[in-house]
Amino acid sequence: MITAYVGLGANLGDLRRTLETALADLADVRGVQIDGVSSAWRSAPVDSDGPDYLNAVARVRTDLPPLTLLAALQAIEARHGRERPYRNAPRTLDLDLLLYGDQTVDLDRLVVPHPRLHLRAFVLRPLLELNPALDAPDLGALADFLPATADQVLQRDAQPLRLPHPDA
Ligand code: PH2
Ligand code: MG
Ligand code: MG
Repeated sequence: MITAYVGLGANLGDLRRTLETALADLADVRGVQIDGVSSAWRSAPVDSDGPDYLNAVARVRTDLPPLTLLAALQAIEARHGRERPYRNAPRTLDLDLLLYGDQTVDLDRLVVPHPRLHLRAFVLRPLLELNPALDAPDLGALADFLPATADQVLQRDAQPLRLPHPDA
């Protein structure tokens, strides 16, 4: 079993409901168990426009290979009406494979660790909530990148994301 981290983001529609149903969908994927969910964090779009985002990170345990996990994430995005009119367009749901154990992947379709993971507070803060000592291949201790993102304004939602019921 591999421990992987999945980033969730949405800035169109009912953001909290989307993230919660996406977590339930993720828990339903055969070969994936959710092992932890961060707080929900609100922020302005980075390198993009449109409404504010709600972001979170899920830690999963999985025996799926990275590309199979990616396909499962993309199927969930599609079910939530994700369209890709242009790069970084506002989206109903974005699921990114951030980390896959201590492995690196460098393919056209998938790069792990996610190439911008260490630059974005909306990814770093929830990742470090789940594991303050988290190391990433090629990057090292992720906490070391936080100071450089201090200018990115992030608001933590007091209300936790509702974890999907294990038998639901
Ligand atoms: N995702 C992007 C581009 N910009 N900004 C925020 N705040 N949150 C995101 O999830 C996000 C973004 C591309 O995936
Ligand atoms: Mg993304
Ligand atoms: Mg994406």
